[in-house]
Amino acid sequence: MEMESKKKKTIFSGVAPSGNIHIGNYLGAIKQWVKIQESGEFRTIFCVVDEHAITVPQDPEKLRAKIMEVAALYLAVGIDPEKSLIFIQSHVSEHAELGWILNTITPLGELQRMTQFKDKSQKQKSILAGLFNYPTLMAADILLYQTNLVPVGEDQLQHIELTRTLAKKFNAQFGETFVIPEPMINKTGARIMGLDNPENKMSKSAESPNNYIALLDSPETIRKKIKVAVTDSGSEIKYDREKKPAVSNLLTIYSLFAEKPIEEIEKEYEGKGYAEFKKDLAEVIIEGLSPLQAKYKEFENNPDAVMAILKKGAEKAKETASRTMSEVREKIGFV
Ligand code: ATP
Ligand code: LTN
Repeated sequence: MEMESKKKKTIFSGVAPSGNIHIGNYLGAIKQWVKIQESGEFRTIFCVVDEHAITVPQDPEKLRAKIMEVAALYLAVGIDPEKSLIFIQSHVSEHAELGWILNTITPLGELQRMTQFKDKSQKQKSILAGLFNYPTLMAADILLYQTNLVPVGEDQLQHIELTRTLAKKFNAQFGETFVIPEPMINKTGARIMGLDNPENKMSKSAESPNNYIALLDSPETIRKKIKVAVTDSGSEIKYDREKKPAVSNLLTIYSLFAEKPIEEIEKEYEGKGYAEFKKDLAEVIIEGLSPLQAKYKEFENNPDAVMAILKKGAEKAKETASRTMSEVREKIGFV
């Protein structure tokens, strides 16, 4: 058993407890995590990255609630503490520690190139150093656990590329220490676009809640948001990213929730209009989210049980994290 688990590749991923977790996060990342866990082929680690959330200002009370909400959502979608490690980033201090050390080998220019930083800093009145250094902390998250694969949405590719660069640089400078991780991206759903603007990705920090469907949105809210979702000119339900970006996005969402190929859905709606398609799409999403919403309620009503799982997870995570850190400290010459 021990031999077997040693051979398993490690998967690590996380979501920041900020804003409302939406179907983009779900279809692009979290839904995959459950599949990977269930395959039994990997050592799976899923983290609530609260230290990343505070790279933009957060209200402490709201942050506390969000951390528990995201943890409960992980459990509700099917992350099973018997099969995966689930924990809160700030409970394992090695993340911040390695993040600092990686900062000392990160060229400023690399961080300045990051598109997420450019996008997010535009929305801030005052740009904080933590937002700039966000990718080095993410690299630390990944490298601490000698991660092989990182299942994320497309927008995180650049951060994983930087993680690889830093791991290689550290290894070259101080000797083999880190596994070089690779991204794991879904073929469809890796970039769900905003419902109010199909030019930009669906985002937790979007100004309008009509941009996204949150995993915890009520059926009425989902119906309303789909009803007002932007569509394209013409009336055909046809997948064409160039000419029909909005409808293509809705078709992608439909296809992933209904687990039906897009061509089949196009056929079903031949000769039918947007209104009918949208009405059905809302029901498909409601149905797709209803089991996890029901499970979420159970965990929401039992925060002590959730916290117990998270504490146990952090203890186990610390075993690996502290091993990596001892090696790192030794390699860089700390005494
Ligand atoms: P923000 O816009 O505030 O940065 P976000 O909506 O991008 O938030 P994150 O916490 O950054 O959410 O992302 C969590 C996970 O969800 C990551 O793996 C990310 O790649 C994925 N993800 C985020 N948005 C989308 C999207 N629109 N489509 C597919 N995957 C997404
Ligand atoms: N930056 C990621 C969240 C994140 C993450 C990670 C994802 C922080 N650390 C490590 C994968 C692995 C985001 O989705 N915005």
